[in-house]
Amino acid sequence: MKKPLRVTITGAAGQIGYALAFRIASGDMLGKDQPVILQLLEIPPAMDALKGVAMELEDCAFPLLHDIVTTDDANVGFKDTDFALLVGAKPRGPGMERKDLLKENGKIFGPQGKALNDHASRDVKVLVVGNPANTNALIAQANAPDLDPRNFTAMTRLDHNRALAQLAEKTGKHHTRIDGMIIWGNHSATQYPDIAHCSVDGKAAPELVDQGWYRDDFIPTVQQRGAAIIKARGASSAASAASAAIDHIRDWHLGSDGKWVSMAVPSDGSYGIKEGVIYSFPVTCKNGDYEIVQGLEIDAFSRERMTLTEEELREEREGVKELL
Ligand code: NAX
Repeated sequence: MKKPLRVTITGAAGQIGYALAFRIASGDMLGKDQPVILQLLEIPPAMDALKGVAMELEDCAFPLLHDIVTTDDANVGFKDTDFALLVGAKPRGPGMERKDLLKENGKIFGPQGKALNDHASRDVKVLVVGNPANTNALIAQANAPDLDPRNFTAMTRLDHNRALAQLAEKTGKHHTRIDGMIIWGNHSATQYPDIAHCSVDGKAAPELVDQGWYRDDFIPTVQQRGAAIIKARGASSAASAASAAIDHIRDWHLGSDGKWVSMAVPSDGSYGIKEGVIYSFPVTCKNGDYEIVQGLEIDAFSRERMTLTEEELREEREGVKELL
């Protein structure tokens, strides 16, 4: 039997954490032959609720679940961890400016980056889900100088999957028939869902849908989907966010079979996005690594949107520069 891999979930008693833990323990993320140890990190007021989550996990008798650690100490939560899913974050309070939200979250992601640096596996793969996810990932990365900076990523896979769902509905084809979807930039309303390189059943997507629908319906629908879920459900996306986090780590670890997926990763100058931000690109994954898809033609419409979302990320960076 394979050696168990350690997976840390922060905010594990929250709604996304609750959806995540059970799917990871059942083998959906790392494979049906891969035992796991769950290391669940929370803050002190949520420790009772976390205990309840651990009790339920035990009661599932998952064959792959070898141990459960519950803690409010990041040094324990990240000890020897192979995968860190940073979900717990401070929500935006009434009247709180984005700038203040960034700073408040810096107080979480700075120390968590340091704890990862000091205690995690040297190959730890980090996925930040907690918002503002891209900049929180940047803060964690900056506080973990001994770890590979490329291993700090943020989640835009939910946006990617939302975009697939919208295009599938519009074209009447199953979303598995769609290739080449891209989310560029920030996980925020400035994100740019791009179908210019997309195909549906082998046919170029831009020729299957009219530009009016693409620009005035598809793009804003994907950008605003989170708000639409809150309006309908009275709570923010949880199961779909957990599912996207599982997709992100599964593909990174086990490979994407040549398929493009969107991951927010440290920019390396590709497509003119200069270093210093965690920006969502199309990537393919193989052998436990990801690679940004290269050589795509970018038209003026796309460039404008890619720059807009980059500028927002640079502003966010500026707002937290003392934490980097
Ligand atoms: P919840 O409020 O249900 O859960 C958050 C949990 O985090 C709470 O249990 C809280 O006690 C815990 N927490 C807070 N600070 C912590 C810390 N320092 N260490 C450990 N745990 C801590 O929120 P939930 O709906 O689960 O959402 C979690 C985060 O995901 C939010 O920031 C949310 O904005 C973000 N999202 C990101 C998405 C993405 O695509 N990147 C989509 C879904 C989601 O909105």
